[in-house]
Amino acid sequence: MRLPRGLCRLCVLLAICAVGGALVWATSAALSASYETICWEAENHCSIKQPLFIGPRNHPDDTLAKKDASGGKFVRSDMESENDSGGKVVYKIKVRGGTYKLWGRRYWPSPLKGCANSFYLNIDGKRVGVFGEDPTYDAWVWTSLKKPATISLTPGIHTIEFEHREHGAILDQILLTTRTGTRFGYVPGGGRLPVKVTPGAVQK
Ligand SMILES: [Ca+2]
Repeated sequence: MRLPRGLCRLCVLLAICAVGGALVWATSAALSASYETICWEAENHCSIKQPLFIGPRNHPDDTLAKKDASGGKFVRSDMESENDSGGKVVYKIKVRGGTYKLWGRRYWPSPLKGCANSFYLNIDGKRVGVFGEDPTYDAWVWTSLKKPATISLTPGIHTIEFEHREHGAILDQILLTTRTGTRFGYVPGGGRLPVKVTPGAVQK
């Protein structure tokens, strides 16, 4: 039975759309698979020095932050400490190498409590910049390192340090990703991320 001419054209059009859709999906899947994203708990460190400590402790801000902290724990710079001597929390992360964007899930206590909204960021022993300084307080928010916007890392293990800058600042999770572009950029929301770390990515 011959199909009506219009129906044949419709079939061809649908076939073209299906092939096109499959190609777009395959390209997107291939690009997604080629990205590297590593997320880990801030409390899963190699070492930590005062005034930074693993919370919560018996402090009202700690209680508020704990309510939605991933794993129930976080790194905090001690509000009560007079120590400003550069205590830091240290991680050793194994990467494939490339250009990365760094994110942190952080909680800045309100300005009334001291305006604590930043850490220094060091990589391989060198100061890279200031993480934070954004004005969203009293909420868990994912913040990316702004200056520089991206970091170049060679393949292998790198030391990443969050160093004390302001008493009271809180850090819950850290994320490194090669998804840095605008089109396919990775923008976490405020929620906790499932931590599925590539085996061997976070060194102890
Ligand atoms: Ca945590």
